[in-house]
Amino acid sequence: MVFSTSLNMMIVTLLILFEIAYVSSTASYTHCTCYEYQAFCKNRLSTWDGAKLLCKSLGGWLATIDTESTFQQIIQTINDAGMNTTACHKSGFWIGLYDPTPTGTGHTGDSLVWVHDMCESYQKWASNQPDDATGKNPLGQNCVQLWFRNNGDMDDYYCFKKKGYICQIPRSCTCTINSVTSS
Ligand SMILES: [Ca+2]
Ligand SMILES: [Ca+2]
Repeated sequence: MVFSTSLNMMIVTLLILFEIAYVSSTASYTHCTCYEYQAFCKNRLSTWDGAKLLCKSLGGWLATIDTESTFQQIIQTINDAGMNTTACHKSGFWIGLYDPTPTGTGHTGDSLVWVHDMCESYQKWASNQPDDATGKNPLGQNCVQLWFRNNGDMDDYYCFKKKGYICQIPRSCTCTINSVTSS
């Protein structure tokens, strides 16, 4: 009998604890940072430095790419903006990846840096790139474009060339962090 009473007490206690946990379990919503991408081409061509300033004037920066998903989101932005065209393919689109120490002695993807800190870095190079070619500049090709002659894959190119560009602009958005449980 004593055992049974103790067992009953234990079950009741567990039920109460469960109910407290259940009742106080809530979905937590917060304002997160989302990103809007804007594509520029045609009459908006710019050098890499110029494009960097133009993105800053919009409250953002030249697009930084952390995952394949982000890469695809940017490609979709270009398509949605009607810039999947021969003219824009020819000019390409600057993004926020560059060589901070241009010397023309060759660089690898690992020695390039993004204009904005990220937890991850995603690079998808066209074949034989980056080559840091020096044909038109002894300091090499120290800025990176999405090269649509190669499906948007990346290519390093001469920073002084005028190209289209992709800006990344932070926006506030409401999102769910997770469901938290506390007693
Ligand atoms: Ca270089
Ligand atoms: Ca190149």
